[in-house]
Amino acid sequence: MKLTGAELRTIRMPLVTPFETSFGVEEDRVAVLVRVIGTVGGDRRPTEVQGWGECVAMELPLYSSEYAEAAAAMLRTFLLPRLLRASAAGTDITAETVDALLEPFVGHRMAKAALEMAVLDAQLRGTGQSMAGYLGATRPTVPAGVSVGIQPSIATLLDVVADYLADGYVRIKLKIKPGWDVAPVEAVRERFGELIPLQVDANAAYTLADARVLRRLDAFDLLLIEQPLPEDDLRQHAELATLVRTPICLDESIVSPRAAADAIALKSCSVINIKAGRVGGYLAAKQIHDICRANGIPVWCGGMLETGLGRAANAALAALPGFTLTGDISASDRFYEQDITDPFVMDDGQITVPTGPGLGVIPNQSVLERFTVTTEWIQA
Ligand code: OSB
Ligand code: MG
Repeated sequence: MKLTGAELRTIRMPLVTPFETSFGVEEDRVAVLVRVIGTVGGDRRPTEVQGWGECVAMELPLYSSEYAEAAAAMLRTFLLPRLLRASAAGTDITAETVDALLEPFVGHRMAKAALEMAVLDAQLRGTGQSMAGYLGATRPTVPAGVSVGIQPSIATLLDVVADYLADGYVRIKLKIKPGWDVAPVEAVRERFGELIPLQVDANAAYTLADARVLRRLDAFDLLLIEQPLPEDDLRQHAELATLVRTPICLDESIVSPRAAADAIALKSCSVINIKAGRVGGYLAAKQIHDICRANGIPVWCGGMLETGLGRAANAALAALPGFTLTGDISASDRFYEQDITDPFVMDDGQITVPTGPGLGVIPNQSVLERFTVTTEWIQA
């Protein structure tokens, strides 16, 4: 397609409850959205198309080095101008060409992923194909898991988990950190039994010196422990994997298909959490899915408190055949009283994968305006 302009928007959405992890507490979701405008059909029968991308970078650089304002700056200063100039010079802009066009810029994968997502949405709206169809999804619905933040007390945690189970969530993930690990897991197992699918996420809060504590989690039959050690420490994750029985899953460490291949070869993990934003886009996410599938590594779709836009794309990705574990794909009301799209709802523990063209969802303009902090136009 021919790319003619883009709107860059920063929104701030209040969360229904604060979300606490080992790296901090969030009360609002600040997100950068990009809407690309272009034409398909060539010069003879041009049709205008639009596409939406959501950047998963958070307000502060605590989960990743990327953060919302930096992603907006990247999009404004380098990424959008690069695509707009290439398009003006005659290059066909498609999701398949975005990665190579942006490749000279080092890193900033979340910013690049948002732009690729917007181009992909526009392109698929042009052809009428759904994101799920494009990616190769094989299921109409995906199971809904929920990520449970660190709570002020064990009693509160048990109430929160009870509510999510009553809602129908089919898998519980507990956020852990040093001092909030064995006790909450033990309490949840005691109260809800051995049968509920349970896993934990440390967001890189431990070191190899904590192997003894992490080993105590082996007693609770967890599906996995997610990212116990720092992002750039594949070797120590491999060592930890020999010290604990619980499968190690990597999130932060898997920044690209190459990193996934390395982690598998080094035996740093036996499960991978795929987040399209973290790896530079849905195409790279699909590549990681393919690599993992070829190597017998189960994957699941991670979440980043997405609005309905990112949630739609994640649901499509999670419907691929290698996603054999339940992902962090919850209903919109897990995080937001009012989503910017029609809300994703859970039905019998499942989320329906959109089937319409592109993402299959669009923002409600008045809701979007209500949450908007800034908008700007980027033109060729
Ligand atoms: O580590 O998976 C994570 C949210 C923000 C940043 C990192 C993570 C998370 C979650 C929430 O666990 C997942 C979700 O969106 O449901
Ligand atoms: Mg994680």
